[in-house]
Order: sequence, then structure tokens, then C-alpha cells
Amino acid sequence: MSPTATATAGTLITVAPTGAEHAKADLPQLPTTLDEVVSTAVRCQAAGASLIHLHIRDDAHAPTLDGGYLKAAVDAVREATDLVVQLSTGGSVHDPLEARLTVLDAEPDSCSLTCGTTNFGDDVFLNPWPFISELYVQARDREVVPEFELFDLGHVHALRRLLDTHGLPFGGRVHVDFVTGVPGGMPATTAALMAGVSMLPAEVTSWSATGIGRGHLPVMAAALSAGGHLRVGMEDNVVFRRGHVVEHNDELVARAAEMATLMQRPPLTCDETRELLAIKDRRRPAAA
Ligand code: KMH
Ligand code: ZN
Repeated sequence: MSPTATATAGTLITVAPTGAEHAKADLPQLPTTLDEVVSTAVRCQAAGASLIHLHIRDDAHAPTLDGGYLKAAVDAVREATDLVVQLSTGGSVHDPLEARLTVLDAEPDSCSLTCGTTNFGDDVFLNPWPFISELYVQARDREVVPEFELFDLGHVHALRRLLDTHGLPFGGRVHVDFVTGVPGGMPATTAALMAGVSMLPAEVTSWSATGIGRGHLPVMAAALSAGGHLRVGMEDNVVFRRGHVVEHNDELVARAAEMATLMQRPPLTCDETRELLAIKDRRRPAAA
């Protein structure tokens, strides 16, 4: 099956289980330790996820870009699951640009690459052109597949500029994720999402979407109906329904899988997602 046919037949479900914004003290069920991240990955794969977007925390549960923590997490999730392992290069709003480039040293399968600066609540999520351009080139040199994070319509235009400047990324596929509903970025509405989709460069082979907070379900429904894929997880949304805080990321994955299945686009397996995104296989060969 061609990647395009696979994309319309099934749904890539990404789980973003932790993020960099929530505090463990406020949300003890947030997976922050290595053991919690690995068991979350296992449960989310079982529930229908095929890609995990990881932000890593240190022993004090604070966001870190320390290479030792990152490598340990990549290796442990790869050992325990078949999930495509994507590391965030966005980090937290406080991480310097140079440190964010070193994320690639941990040899993930994929990395996020946000296509422009955006206001992020009271803070600024900084992604100047020289940084995203350098990250694009370094990811390709290291055979890491970027996922282009689009927080605003201007970011779609910057993706056009990246493709024009550098050509296709490693693997030749172009996968983007619309992150909607960040205060300062595009709203989590069907109209904004469809405006972004209508602007996508022809080179884009697949797209997914997430709605932060309240826009979570409307954006999920809009993406499914328009042929897009899904991202869910406590990085983006900690309220499952009114009055019910998410207890485990797999609740969000299971609901996304149920909706995708109802829409006749059941979750892609990890192998189908690897094919869709042209991921280099870094898993250890099984012992003979
Ligand atoms: N934590 C945000 C400032 C990414 O992972 O690449 C950035 C973010 C995007 O979450
Ligand atoms: Zn992230």
C-alpha cells in the first residue's frame, strides 16, 4: 500500500504524555520518571498509539535536555515498545537554542521541529529562522525524520521556505502536526485547522492535529473527518471530560482510537506508521 493509501485507511495516533509545562506537584499522575514514561509508552501502544512525543524530566521532575536522561529514555522506550520515538526539540520555553539542537545526539527516530516563533501564554516559544534551518539540516544529516509543528498559519509558510531552501527531509516524506489552541497561536477551531490544511505545501504527505485544552475534541473530530491524524496526551490536555481529570494517558489514546475506529479509520500499527513516515529502523535485531 502506498503511504497515501495507508494514511486514508488508518489513523496515526501520537501520544504526548508529559510535555514541559505541567508540574508533577500539581499532577502526580503525570509520567515524569523513566519507569513511568516506559510503562506509559507500553500502555499507550496497547491502546492504539504508534508514535510517542517525549519531553524528559530530571530526578526533580523538572524539564531537562540533559543528554544522559534523553538517551536513557529513548533506549528504554525503544526496548519496551515498537513505538516511533520522537524527542521534542522544543523543550521548555526556558531552554536555550543551542541545547535544543543537542537533542539529536540521543538518536531518536523523529524530532519535533516548530516552524516559527509563537507567543506561548505569557512566554515566548522562540524558533528563529537560523535555528529551524540548522535543525532541519542536522536532522537530515543524522537520518532523523522531523515532524513539523505548526502553531500558526505563518508556520505553514515557513515550512514552504524550508522545503524551498533545503529540499525534502530524511526519508522523503513530510509529516506535519497542527498544534492548535496555544494562547498566542492559532485557535483550536475547525475553521483555523482547515485554513492551515488548505495552505499545506504539495510535498506534505501526512498531517495530524491536536487541540490544547478545551479544543481537544472538536479538533480531533475535524481532523478525522478531513483525513488527518491525531495527537493526544497530557502534554496538551489533562481534562478527560468535565469534572474528570485524566488519570492515565492511555485513556486519551483509547478514546482517540475509538473515535478513529468509528470513523472507519482505525489506528495504524507501529509498522504502518514507520512506513508512512519513512522511519529508519534503529531497533535492535531480534536475537537468532
Ligand atoms: N513546550 C513548548 C514550549 C515541541 O515539543 O517541539 C514547546 C513544545 C513543542 O512542546
Ligand atoms: Zn512537545
